[in-house]
Amino acid sequence: MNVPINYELVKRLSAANGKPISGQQLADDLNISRTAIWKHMKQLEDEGYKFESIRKKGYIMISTPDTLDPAKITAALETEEFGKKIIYEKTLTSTQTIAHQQAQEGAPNGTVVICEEQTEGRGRLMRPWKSQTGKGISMSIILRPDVPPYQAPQFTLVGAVAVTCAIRDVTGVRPDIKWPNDLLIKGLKCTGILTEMQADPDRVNAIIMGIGINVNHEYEDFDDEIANLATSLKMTTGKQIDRAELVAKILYYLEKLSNQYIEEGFENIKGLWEEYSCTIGSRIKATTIRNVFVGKAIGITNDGILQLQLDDGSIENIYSADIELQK
Ligand code: BT5
Repeated sequence: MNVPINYELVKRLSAANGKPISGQQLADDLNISRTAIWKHMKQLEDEGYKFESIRKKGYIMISTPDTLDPAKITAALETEEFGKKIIYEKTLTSTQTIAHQQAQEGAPNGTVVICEEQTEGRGRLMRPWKSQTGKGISMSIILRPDVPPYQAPQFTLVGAVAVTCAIRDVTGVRPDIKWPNDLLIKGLKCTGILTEMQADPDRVNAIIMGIGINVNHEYEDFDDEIANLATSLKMTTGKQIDRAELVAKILYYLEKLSNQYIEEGFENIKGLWEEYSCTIGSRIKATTIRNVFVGKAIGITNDGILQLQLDDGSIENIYSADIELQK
């Protein structure tokens, strides 16, 4: 895959860490003319990048825009495959919908669909996922593991562990995982993950993993419906977070952990999931489509199913439910 010149420029200038790189050097490295370099730099400036040009020395990158520009994500990427194709738009209906289309058209493993604003973001059971333009992360990743469909739900857990590790590395705060797909900080939701799939009866064609994160939201950015159950990374740390850096870190862990899962099996992922979970060991109320169960969450099975010990001592397997932690 040919990497666009703009991506290469951003990558080289960020890696230079404040040291100037001459136009001639960039032109030689990228095998284009100095005039072409200058034109690309102008384009990047229009997108919000700021450069200082020092006579006889070259360009220094002073700052990058607060966007999810693929050039910025690519500059921070440490992956083999994930994020090598990024589809980025300012506004999309839902990154899930577009990723489903892309998967059907043959998009490769690790393709990312990402935007600044979703107009029809969704959670499970078609519930709405709300986002604020330019403040959060709304992205879907296409995974193409060679596994049978019954293993697909385990990827929700792989996703939850990957995003937890990435948030911990970038912010220093480690969220708790609430089964099956929420990440909470101090009991408030900062991330939702939605895993869907395209499959034949015996093979998964694609897993579409949708990740929504509240990153730089302030309290006022949440509407009344979710204001008391949501939080953001900025509200927790008091710091503005570089969203592109966080995306790159998520892709790093997602690639690493899904490869590990495919090569070594579920055991290690299950262990990490249980370590980070606030569900296991707690008394919970699980509302399924048909019933409400109350009991102690005692673990997850190798298929990612939650096991609940009811008050009469019997064990109930929970395949899909909304969970409330009980006091
Ligand atoms: C989820 O569903 O939490 C999965 C959300 C996945 C969103 C991503 S964004 C990128 C990709 N494209 C999409 O269209 N979707 C995915 P669920 O467990 O069903 O939770 C939905 C519930 O979370 C809603 O009913 C609200 O109560 C709550 N909620 C909605 N927006 C929220 C937000 N920004 N922060 C915290 N909670 C929210």
